Amino acid sequence: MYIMERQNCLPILLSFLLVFLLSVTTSKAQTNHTTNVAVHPMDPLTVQEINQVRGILTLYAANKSLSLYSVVLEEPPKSDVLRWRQGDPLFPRRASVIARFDEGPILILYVDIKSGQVDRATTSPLSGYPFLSLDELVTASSAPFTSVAFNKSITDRGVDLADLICAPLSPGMNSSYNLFVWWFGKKEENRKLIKVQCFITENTINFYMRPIEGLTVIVDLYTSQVVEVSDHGKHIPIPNPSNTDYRYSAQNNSNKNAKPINPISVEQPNGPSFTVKNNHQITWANWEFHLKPDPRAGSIISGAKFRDPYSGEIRNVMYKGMVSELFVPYMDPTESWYFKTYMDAGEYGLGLTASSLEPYNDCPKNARYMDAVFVTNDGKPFVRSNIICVFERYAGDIAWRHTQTAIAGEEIREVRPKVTLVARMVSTIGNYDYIVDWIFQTDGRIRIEVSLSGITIVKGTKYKNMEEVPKEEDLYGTLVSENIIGVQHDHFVAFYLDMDVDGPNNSFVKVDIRKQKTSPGESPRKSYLKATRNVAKTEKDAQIKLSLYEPSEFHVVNPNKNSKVGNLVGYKVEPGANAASLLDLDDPPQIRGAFTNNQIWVTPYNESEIWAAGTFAWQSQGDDTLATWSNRNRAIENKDIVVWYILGFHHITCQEDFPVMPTVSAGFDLKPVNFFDWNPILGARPNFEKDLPSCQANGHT
Ligand SMILES: *[C@@H]1O[C@H](CO)[C@@H](O)[C@H](O)[C@H]1NC(C)=O
Ligand SMILES: *[C@@H]1O[C@H](CO)[C@@H](O)[C@H](O)[C@H]1NC(C)=O
Ligand SMILES: *[C@@H]1O[C@H](CO)[C@@H](O)[C@H](O)[C@H]1NC(C)=O
Ligand SMILES: *[C@@H]1O[C@H](CO)[C@@H](O)[C@H](O)[C@H]1NC(C)=O
Ligand SMILES: *[C@@H]1O[C@H](CO)[C@@H](O)[C@H](O)[C@H]1NC(C)=O
Ligand SMILES: *[C@@H]1O[C@H](CO)[C@@H](O)[C@H](O)[C@H]1NC(C)=O
Ligand SMILES: *[C@@H]1O[C@H](CO)[C@@H](O)[C@H](O)[C@H]1NC(C)=O
Ligand SMILES: [Cu+2]
Repeated sequence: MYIMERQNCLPILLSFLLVFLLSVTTSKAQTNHTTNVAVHPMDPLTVQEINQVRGILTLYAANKSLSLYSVVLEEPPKSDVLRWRQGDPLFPRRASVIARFDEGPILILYVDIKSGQVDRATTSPLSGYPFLSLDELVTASSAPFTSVAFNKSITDRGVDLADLICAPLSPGMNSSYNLFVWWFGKKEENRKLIKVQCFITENTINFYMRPIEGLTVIVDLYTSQVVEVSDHGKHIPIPNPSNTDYRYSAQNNSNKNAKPINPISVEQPNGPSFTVKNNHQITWANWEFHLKPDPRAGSIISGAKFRDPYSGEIRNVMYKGMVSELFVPYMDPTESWYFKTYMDAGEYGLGLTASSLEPYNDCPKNARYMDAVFVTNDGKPFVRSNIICVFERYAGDIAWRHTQTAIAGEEIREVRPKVTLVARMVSTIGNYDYIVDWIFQTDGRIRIEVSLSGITIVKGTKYKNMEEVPKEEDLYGTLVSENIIGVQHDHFVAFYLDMDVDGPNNSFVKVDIRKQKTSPGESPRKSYLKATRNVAKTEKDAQIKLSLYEPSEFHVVNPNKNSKVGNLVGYKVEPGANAASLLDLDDPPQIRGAFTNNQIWVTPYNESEIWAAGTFAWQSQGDDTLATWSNRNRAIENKDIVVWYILGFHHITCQEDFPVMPTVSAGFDLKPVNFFDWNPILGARPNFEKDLPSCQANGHT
């Protein structure tokens, strides 16, 4: 894409979204999208439906110019979807649209595709704007160059304007809250703004490592005007490009001591054991669920059900699971950095920024792929192919085992291999790559894993070595190479988990694990652990901060259903490694990202409460977050409830993150607790050598 732009001799704005246009033409789609029709209530809008919506809205707009930020399926009411059975006719298909006509306000519209009726939702009380559109990106790309001051700042540094590549940065916090920031307050009112910062591409493809430090342009996206140019980095050198290239082709000498591993692959002689029906309905082992891409959330799992291996009954587990928001506050409070507090789902879109996956490397050889149909600003559908992959994973792990040697002469050794089903999407939001995996296990567990990779965003500095840095100076990061600081930051991924354990009415139970002291003389032991079940009555009872010394388990149970021996059937949310936000509660980024005030929340199901940072995250003020909803303290016992899990990472950068970082992963699990009457994979089959392909070296099989 860069080459294309260079031919016009135009300076370039790094595009998070331009990748759209490319992939429309370059990759092979999995489905014939011209003819594809929806058959399931959760199926995303098809090419035909999007074209119909565009037709309807063009009429509705009555000669006004149409700018569409989002066109997605308006899912039918949950009660309808739950009633629906395979083969039933579809409910009327409706599109939910975020649009702007001419210079008007942002509107939320609902379009009935068959009847052509358009309904309008009231949006007035909400702060913020929808995510960046491609048109706005183009505006942001050209606007800085209308500024004499901007051009001068670049040329003063000895940089050729043609070597520039600029990043469209959401303005983040509304800093009129913050007295420290004196220059950005009144100016942001009633206008959608963007901040633009630039890098140079000279002698590297990894331009992120060559920042033009301290130069920020604020652009009004509606009027295309430059609001302000500020330059606080005139004396900061631009880092040199050596060793910044991460391409395989560029690694000729530097890796000469590395011992390569031989090629490796998992073979499935009888093909995969999962099926994909009608593009989106997946069945595998005892699982069935619907999987689809979404421009904002990335991928959406819905209707996840498990066939009980003993009763044969199809049992509901989760109505819907997805990433709701991804918040990345940087930890440098200085002028050119303080505002970097991105909401990657609400400001850029995890699906919109997801790329076509790279076979054999993003996903293994035995993967199947799924496409997305998204929409351009003028309402035209386009296909992003291979945006999700689904594959069975055998990583040599053990599902369960036991060795029994107590009986003389009779050793029993029973082992079952662990095979899982992975649904993966990879979003690249500018510099960073996020791999989100939904991993289904045969034992009923769903593991959700997020891996971070890509380029750590860096800050230019005059320092080349730590020896030069005065002791008292805070770098807000680590010197990762000469003149480059990897700035500290957090990543918080908010998961929306509409659990329906054997039906929609569930309760959230905190199983508190505490030290219990024995009474004097009761036992030789002084203490033991006691687990006490506390049912959360209202939302505030379920605002959870994780703690090692006052631990709890977090169960979602069906209070109306007992197991064989009388326990409530349930699933638990099992945290893994996690990180909490350490910012002040009244710090503007924390107000906007208030869903990170706790690690677990539970809200009553409400079809309007989906996006943890609010419907509109761009320049949001924190008036429509999970925290504001939850503080209403509504009843949640024996109700249809939604569990929110906030997965956090502190990222203290290190040299190994340069020039591209090895993946870092963390996740959590949804694990059955008393859901099955006994081990659900007792009947699983072991591996036998005769069933496995025998491939030999040198191509002989
Ligand atoms: C999709 O189907 C239409 C109508 O049957 C056909 O004309 C077109 O060639 C098909 N496209 C592809 C890529 O197979
Ligand atoms: C739209 O523009 C056309 C051509 O200029 C005009 O004939 C028509 O009346 C306009 N429609 C509306 C609803 O303004
Ligand atoms: C800034 O530089 C660009 C690229 O050379 C040029 O097209 C533009 O006209 C310049 N802007 C101003 C205000 O001089
Ligand atoms: C910024 O915050 C102030 C104070 O809450 C508010 O009055 C103003 O409208 C906000 N501006 C924007 C653009 O959200
Ligand atoms: C790789 O080889 C090319 C050409 O020989 C050379 O210009 C380049 O510096 C080398 N790169 C590294 C990383 O050694
Ligand atoms: C769930 O509980 C509500 C009352 O809170 C009741 O009206 C409804 O019928 C229950 N739904 C199911 C599926 O049991
Ligand atoms: C559903 O959510 C919306 C948005 O937060 C809120 O205005 C409404 O009061 C909620 N409804 C209930 C019943 O809580
Ligand atoms: Cu990071």
